[in-house]
Amino acid sequence: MSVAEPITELATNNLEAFWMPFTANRQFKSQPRLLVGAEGMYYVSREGKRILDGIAGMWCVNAGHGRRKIVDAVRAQVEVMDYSPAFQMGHPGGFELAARLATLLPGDLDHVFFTNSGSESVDTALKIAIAYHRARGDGTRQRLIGRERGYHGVGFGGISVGGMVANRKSFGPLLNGVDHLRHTHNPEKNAFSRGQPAWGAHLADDLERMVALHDASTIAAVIVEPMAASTGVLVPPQGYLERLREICNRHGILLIFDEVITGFGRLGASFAAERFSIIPDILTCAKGLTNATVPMGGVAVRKHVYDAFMAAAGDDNAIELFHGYTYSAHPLACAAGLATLEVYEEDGLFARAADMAPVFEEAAHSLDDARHVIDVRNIGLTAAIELEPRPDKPTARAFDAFLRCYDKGLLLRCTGDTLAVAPPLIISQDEISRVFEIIGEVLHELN
Ligand code: PXG
Repeated sequence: MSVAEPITELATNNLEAFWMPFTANRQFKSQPRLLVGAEGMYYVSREGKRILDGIAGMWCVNAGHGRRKIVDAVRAQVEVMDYSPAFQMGHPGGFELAARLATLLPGDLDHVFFTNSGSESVDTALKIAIAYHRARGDGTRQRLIGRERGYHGVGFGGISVGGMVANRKSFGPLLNGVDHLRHTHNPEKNAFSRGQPAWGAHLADDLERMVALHDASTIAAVIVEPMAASTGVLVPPQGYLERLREICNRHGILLIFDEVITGFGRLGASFAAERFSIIPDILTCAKGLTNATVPMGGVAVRKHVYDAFMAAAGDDNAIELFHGYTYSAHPLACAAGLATLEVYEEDGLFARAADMAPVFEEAAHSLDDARHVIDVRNIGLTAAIELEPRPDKPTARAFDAFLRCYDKGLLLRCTGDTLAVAPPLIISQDEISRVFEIIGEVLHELN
């Protein structure tokens, strides 16, 4: 095989060397599922089968696969400049992309720090939050508050504020001074909700409890996913995010929205912050930023946060934030990001997601009475179908459903006993029907 050709074959036939992430390596390697092509709404498997992409790759290919404009932009950039140093040097792409993002982001989220992933964005955001208070002479504010069932990537900061037990339990004591709000999921009150559930705004008052317990003067920031995706699509109760914002304001606590999944149209608006009209102090993103073509993440901060660093750093030659990555604002990622934002705009994809959301909601809730189903919840172009766990075998039923859906030509994600659906925003009505038809068939056949 020539190196200038796409890689579609297993020349070495060795699956052992690659230690796969968040994967049952032994199961996979006994029954590999290899993808070799992608276009629009479909993957192509190594066996040549078309697979309908019900999860936008992994919640990231929001504009659909193989978008010409993005491919061409990356190709054009790599021909001209492969890499440029990120510290004390720059290239136009980084500035262009940050400026475009600042326009797209709501409120005065006007400054963007670039990373290479959601995990790096989260750790960057947490560091900025603590350093912000210190820059203002408020160095006792070091505590970070996360939420149960939160997912904030896999860095030590992210798993410390995160609330997924399996992601934490093997890795030692983690960060000091972290506490967690309760999660907002309550099937007794909110099962089969459409959009934001009515019950649960008061759960934001947990933050007041934390303030009473730890004293506001020790708390730097609270971080939440506006909609918790990875632990099974937990839609924020009506009024909940508003109340968190109010409590943060009252106590001088920074509010961080982790929009790695909710950013770039998933909820039918540019960001969740836009959709819910709540401006966090710091907002993380990744995934849809480049349509996943080249890895990239970003951390947007409001003007007062950026200004605090600039004011505190002394003379103009002083570095204001001792943080950054070799690949921050990588030229290929910037090219992909700029082209992606153009595609979103030209195709009106965020508005399209909002227009399709009611169709998607109807289709998802057509499974309300399907076999094994104990809850269906949805918002924007995202839905969760929660299954009754098999006795003594939690998660097995959803994993089996995931495998059977794949055999029938549909890619999804499963988490716990929940199936998650979050297709590219270009999905058609017919494809929406097909996604839920296949899930329905599988649930019918599954034990
Ligand atoms: N924050 C949030 C809210 C995320 O959803 C990350 C941070 C970390 O991003 P990186 O780029 O470091 O992976 C994520 C990632 C799933 C699934 O199916 C979710 C993610 C990644 C892979 C699978 O639930 N979210």
